[in-house]
This record gives sequence, C-alpha cells and structure tokens, in this order.
Amino acid sequence: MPTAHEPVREANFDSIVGPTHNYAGLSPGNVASSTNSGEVSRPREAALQGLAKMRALAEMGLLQGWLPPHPRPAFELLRENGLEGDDATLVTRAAAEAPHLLARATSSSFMWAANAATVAPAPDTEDGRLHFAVANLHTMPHRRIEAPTTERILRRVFSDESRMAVHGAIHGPGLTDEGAANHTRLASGDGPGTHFFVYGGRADSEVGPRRYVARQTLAASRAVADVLRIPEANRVFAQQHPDAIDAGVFHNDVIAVGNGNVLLHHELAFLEPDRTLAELDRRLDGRLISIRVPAERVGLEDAVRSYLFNSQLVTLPNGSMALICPGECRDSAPVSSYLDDLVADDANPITAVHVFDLRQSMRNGGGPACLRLRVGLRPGDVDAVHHACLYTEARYDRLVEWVEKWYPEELAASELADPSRFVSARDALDALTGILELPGLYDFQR
Ligand code: SUG
Repeated sequence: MPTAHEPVREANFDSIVGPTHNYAGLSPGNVASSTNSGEVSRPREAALQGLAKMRALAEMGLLQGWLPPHPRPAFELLRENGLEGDDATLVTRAAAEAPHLLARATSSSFMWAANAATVAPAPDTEDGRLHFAVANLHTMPHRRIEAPTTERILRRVFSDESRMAVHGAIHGPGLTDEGAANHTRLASGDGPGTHFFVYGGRADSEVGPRRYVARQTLAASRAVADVLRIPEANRVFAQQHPDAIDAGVFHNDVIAVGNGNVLLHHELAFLEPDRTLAELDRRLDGRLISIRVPAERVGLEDAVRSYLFNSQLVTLPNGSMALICPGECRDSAPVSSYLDDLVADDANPITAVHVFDLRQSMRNGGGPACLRLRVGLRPGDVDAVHHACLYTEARYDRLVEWVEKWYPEELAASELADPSRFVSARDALDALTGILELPGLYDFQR
C-alpha cells in the first residue's frame, strides 16, 4: 500500500482536439467564441498546436498525458431532440431544420480538458485514493453532452480502483459545475493540499453578474468537494467578482492561476479578495505567495483578450516555476511588459515564460490551461495510469501522423452537414483507439 506522504507529482492530461473543431459561437459570455462565430476553422492546425504544447512540456521534464476526443457528431443529441432517420438523414435534417442542434452536436468543446473533471490527489482525500469528479457542464447546452463520454474515457485511463476513483457528474437543482476550471489545488509542501473552489453565483444571493451567466454555483462546488472526499478543513470557497464575469471571465482560470503555494490573480478575480487570500494563507500556514495583478497594469479587457491568467503555472524539475502562455500575451503591450517584470522579480518563484501558438483554440476562448486536466500522481499512480495515454516521443510521432492523415485543413460551418466528413471523423477515432490501445472505447465500435 502507498504511504500517506508519498510525494505528488503533477501530470497534465491534454485532450486531443477533435477533427470537427469549429467556430459556432456557442458560448455567450466567452468573448472569443462570440467574436469568431462563423469563421472557418483549421482542425489539423488546432490538433497539431495542442500536440506541440504537450511535447514541449514533456521535454521540460514534466509528466504529460493525452486524452482521446469524443465522437462527433453526437447523433444521440439529434435523436433526443426528435430528429429521426439513419445517421446521414439525421445530419441533413438537422442542418435544414435545426442548425443550432447540429452545431452543438459537432462541437469539439471536449478539447478543453480543464472542464472535464475536478481532481483531488490521493494524499488529500479521506480514503487515500485519487478522485475524479466528472463535470456536468450543465450551463452550456453544447457542453452538457460531454459528461458520459468523459466518464468513460477517465475510467479507461485511470482504471485501478485500489488507487483511483472516477465519479459520474453530480446532478440536482442548482448544481452546475465546470470542473477544474474553477478549482485550484494549493500546497506548501508534501502534505495534503488546500482545495480552492471559485463559484460564479449562488441561488440565495443578489450579488452576481448582470450581463452574462454565472456557470458554477456554490452548491455545486460544495457537492464536488464532497464527491472528492476532501476533508472540510482543506476546502476554501470564494465567489468570483461579478464584474469579471461580465467582462468575459466565464471561468476562474481566465482570471487566476495557482501552483504550489503561488496564486497569480487579477485584482478583480474575487468578490472578497482580502478575506479569500487571508483564508488561503492561513490554510497554507502563512506561506501563500499571492501575486496580485493590478487593473492599472492589466485591465480586465486585456486579461481576457490575452488570456494571461489562462497560462499554465508549472514547477520545473529544478524547483523553479514557469508560465506557459498563449502567444496573445506577447501581442498585448501591457501584458507583455507585466510578464517581463514578473520574471525579473525575485520575490516570486516564476523564472521563465514560454510562449505557445494556440490560436485555433484561443479563438474559441480556450488557452493553454483550458486544454489540460491536472492530475496529481504518486509514483505508484503513474505506473497505474493506462500507459498509452502517457507521453512518449514515439507515440507522439504516431499521433502527429494520424492527425495529418485524417484531419481536414479547413472546416466551414456549411461542411458540417457533409456525411463524408463524419464518416471520416469516425474512421479517424477508430484508428486512434489502436494507437492509444483503447479498443472498444466508443459506442460505434461495439
Ligand atoms: O466552455 N468554448 C469553451 C471554452 C472553454 C475554456 N475552458 C476553460 N476556461 N477552462 C467554453 O466556453 C466555444 C465553442 C464554440 O463557440 O464553437 C466553447 O465551447
């Protein structure tokens, strides 16, 4: 049996972008999704950009994994909504009679793995196992359909029940959750971590966004903490600042990022910053390093446009920290100059900034941190993960070849109804389950 204090190492599991990646403007409150609605997407480039980030992080000495795409179109969504016929007829009818349904059914939104689940590593939980709470994503109709497939994938990748438990999505009135995008594990050493949950609104409060919807409720955050079996003493809850949500901060990971004992956050991230930060500091025995970015240096609009806070903050093998930023951070003069100052400042452990071109995902409001699910693993847990979902150079090369073979270079909304597209998307996933050694993963293979 593992010992209580085996050190936890963070792995990032990025989802592989799907072959139907497109811009359908499905997420009101997500500025990039609305702005780029109807643009022609580049699925091949999107998938390769994601894979390149995975390789770069693996080469930095970090633990990296990948998760397979969900099958799209989601024919069951079309059927549940009253459309009938074989697959080709369903899609043709949807295109003519209910294009909004076809857009939902073909979205590659599962690619933002941060929204797949919330995770608590083994040393943090009451039964000493690693727990996953699949997110219900109930607020956005196109994302509500992800949970069953996410659960199935996680059960295959993290299947050793003596060490790991994958829980289905929570259900109930007012329980809307968005997974790890609203959750941060902070820790000041090898002991149990503090789990910081940020919610957008609560049923019994007047205080909330006016323009856009708050996707996650306090009740949902509490329910997720229960599912994960995190002791009460190690939970902290805070409300997001409503002004941030109304400026396009639809998840906390668009306005704050934490790692170890460091929390980088915008001054308008939380409704009650003083109380929240004092509470976190107390839980971390006075060792919280809080880096507050003032609005006068980086305004909310620049924060949202650049996705500065959607950078991944990672601990490198030498113990220093690095920020994994989207290229848009260097396109913004105030953000770029802030980053230079941040790295130069010895008062924090962040010593490097690595910039990635993730434009295809960014144009739908998904930055580096959205694309990955953080999973804290003890050494024995690493051995128990489905091996073909952990990075190796050889399998990376096969994945690149696979993307180049199957993914369209460009995709316009009008092409989503073309049956040859979805037949090829299905064949692509069938081939992928060979590469990832996950036979029978998808319903269509059964
Ligand atoms: O839920 N975009 C996603 C982006 C998710 C980003 N994730 C994190 N912040 N962790 C969303 O809004 C857009 C799809 C479209 O418009 O075609 C979309 O679903």
